[in-house]
Amino acid sequence: MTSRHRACHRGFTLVELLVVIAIIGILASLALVGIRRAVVAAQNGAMNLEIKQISQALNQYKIDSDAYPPDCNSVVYSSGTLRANAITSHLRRRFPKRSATDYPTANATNLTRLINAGYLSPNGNTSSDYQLSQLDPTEVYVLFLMGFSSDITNPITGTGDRTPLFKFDTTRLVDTDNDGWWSFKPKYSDSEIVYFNAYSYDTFPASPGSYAFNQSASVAQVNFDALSGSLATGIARPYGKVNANGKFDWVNNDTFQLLCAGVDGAYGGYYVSDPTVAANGDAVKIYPSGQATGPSSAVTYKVEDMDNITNFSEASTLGSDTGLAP
Ligand SMILES: [Ca+2]
Ligand SMILES: [Ca+2]
Ligand SMILES: [Ca+2]
Repeated sequence: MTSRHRACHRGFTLVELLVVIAIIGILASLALVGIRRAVVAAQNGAMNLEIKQISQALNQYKIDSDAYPPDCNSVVYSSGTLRANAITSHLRRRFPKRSATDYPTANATNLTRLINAGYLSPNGNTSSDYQLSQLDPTEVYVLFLMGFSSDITNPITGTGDRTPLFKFDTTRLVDTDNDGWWSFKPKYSDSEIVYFNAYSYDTFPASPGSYAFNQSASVAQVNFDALSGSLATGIARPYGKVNANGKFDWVNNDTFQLLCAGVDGAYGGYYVSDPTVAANGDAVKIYPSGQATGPSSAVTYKVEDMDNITNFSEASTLGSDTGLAP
């Protein structure tokens, strides 16, 4: 055998092998990053589509009932009585023949039937559960879109055919506050979708058309950090925009906002770089600038806002919509 022939068959040295392994490792990690990005993009797309479908269902509800459901947020509807009244007056308009005594808490037999049918959660176990006053912005739209009984005197607890306006995947219905009312998780997020009826802010805050956000309790919110049982974190609040006159409007100010926290399951909140500025209740997130306004211009979107998905964002996430995505 000639020496040249031997060289052709000498194989790899240890160093060469290590170099090859390192290159393969780098290529594999690059591929994994690309695959991960593609997976997240597909997940965002699926959640965005579902938000759009729920929006369409709410618009259909408006066509049928002449109004969007109230959101029962704790600012505009500051007491349980106001929340219950908002629901009953809405239903009374739609179902004028309903019996006032036949709503949940008044009819245990029908309630049991509904639990079995999946219309209400079996979790409720205290005297205040299954009451309309317990409905909040994560639950109201689910109740309204699940459809009502053909028993028009008793639309919530009655039996008979229901025609849901949106067919909720029952494996994603959750009752994290154990009050008997379902809320709904997006497909790839642990955080419940939040519904804000922006119309209810037409008379709120007290000085409409101005930047009146220095009232600590004037912005509706769902504080997931304080909601036991929910895997979501952060505070969901309606987003706003500055109109052509330089005044403030809620985004979709005559319709509604649906908010999904995205794959990170976090709604964000208020990032305040100036620690002397109170973070809570004094700022509003401005769409699509990515900024917030209030007493301090130091307040901006948090990174958790970036993958949030809404019914008004044009791109798949708020971050990509605003060009702020990292
Ligand atoms: Ca509730
Ligand atoms: Ca609930
Ligand atoms: Ca998020």
